[in-house]
Amino acid sequence: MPSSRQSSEDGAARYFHGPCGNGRLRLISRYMTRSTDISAPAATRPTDDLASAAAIARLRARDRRFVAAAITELERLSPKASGLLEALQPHLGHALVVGFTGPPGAGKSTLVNALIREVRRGGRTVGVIAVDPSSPVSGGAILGDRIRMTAALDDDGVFVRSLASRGYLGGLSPAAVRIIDALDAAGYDLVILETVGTGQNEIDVAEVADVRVVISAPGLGDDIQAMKSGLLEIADILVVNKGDREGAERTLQQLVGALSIRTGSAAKVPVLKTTATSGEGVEDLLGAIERVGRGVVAQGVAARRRRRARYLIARAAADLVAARIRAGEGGRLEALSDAVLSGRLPVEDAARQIISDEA
Ligand SMILES: Nc1nc2c(ncn2[C@@H]2O[C@H](COP(=O)(O)OP(=O)(O)OP(=O)(O)O)[C@@H](O)[C@H]2O)c(=O)[nH]1
Ligand SMILES: [Mg+2]
Repeated sequence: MPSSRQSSEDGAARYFHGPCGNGRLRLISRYMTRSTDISAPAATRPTDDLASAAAIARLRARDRRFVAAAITELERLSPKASGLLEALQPHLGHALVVGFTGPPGAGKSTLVNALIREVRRGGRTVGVIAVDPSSPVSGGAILGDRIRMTAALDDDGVFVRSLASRGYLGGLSPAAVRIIDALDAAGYDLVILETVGTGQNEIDVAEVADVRVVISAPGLGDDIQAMKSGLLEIADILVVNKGDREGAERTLQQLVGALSIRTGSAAKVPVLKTTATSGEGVEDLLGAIERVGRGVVAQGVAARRRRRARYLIARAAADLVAARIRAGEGGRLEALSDAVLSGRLPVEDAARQIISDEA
């Protein structure tokens, strides 16, 4: 029998919304136990050896229990994870990884829900990772009457996983990237990664995703001010959601204007209007994602994966160096700080010195 924790993570995923403490919407996904999970013969359950050929075959068949079990191991980086990652390698590179990012409340989750329906209508499969910027919220307290369930419980063509980013400061956690691999190996055609577009998060998503969709909406305060923080720079596709709201057209024109100031490939960045709540414009959005995706796929799987790996190594290395420097605070760092404060040493040189000490 799977443990109770495993069984609660098995089965179908739901995509929920509800208001959270600070007024923003929070996304919760709940993993439901299905009776079929319990009654399934032992031989078909996720076993200890998730990296076995049989288990990988079940994962590749998008058997939810195996997908969920693999994700759990990869998220925790359990002792089984490295064998599993190795076993997944030959099956990677099929999925188009689509990043959905933008200011809080722009309608990212609602739009992802609408996109899931559109993808399924076309007979293709989709995995979603929603990175919750704060802590996971347990139970129904937060789930008021605003709950909307979209991903059909019995639809094996959809898998949604929410991932708390708590505990990993500054950007996308390496766990999120391992989960992308699990969903990719499972054969989902699209893997969507939803993150709030702030600081390091947006830089990470830009590097990890094949197609970057940046979502804005009218009435988010300063309109495109909300988009200023580099989000425009990373967009392959810009979306003005809440097309039913007053000011949507104005926001769209502002974005088009801001893009025209941007140099380089700006002219090629489509700016689309959607109404996630009604589904309007979502078909066009999927079309745009596919068009951009075709260009990315043409670069070849190996190049895409290598680029991602290079970036992740650099990020992990930077985090490691920062942690070591903080841990070793005192002697060396103090001496360098003195030198910087006295004007004898530029910060860049101090950084170089401390890194060469680390090496
Ligand atoms: N009128 C209108 N409301 C929308 C639309 N799309 C989303 N909303 C509403 O906007 C609010 C925020 O939507 P979410 O999908 O949770 O936004 P989000 O960007 O995922 O928010 P965070 O994950 O908290 O950053 C919800 O109340 C939605 O119902 C739309 O097209 N039109
Ligand atoms: Mg959301």
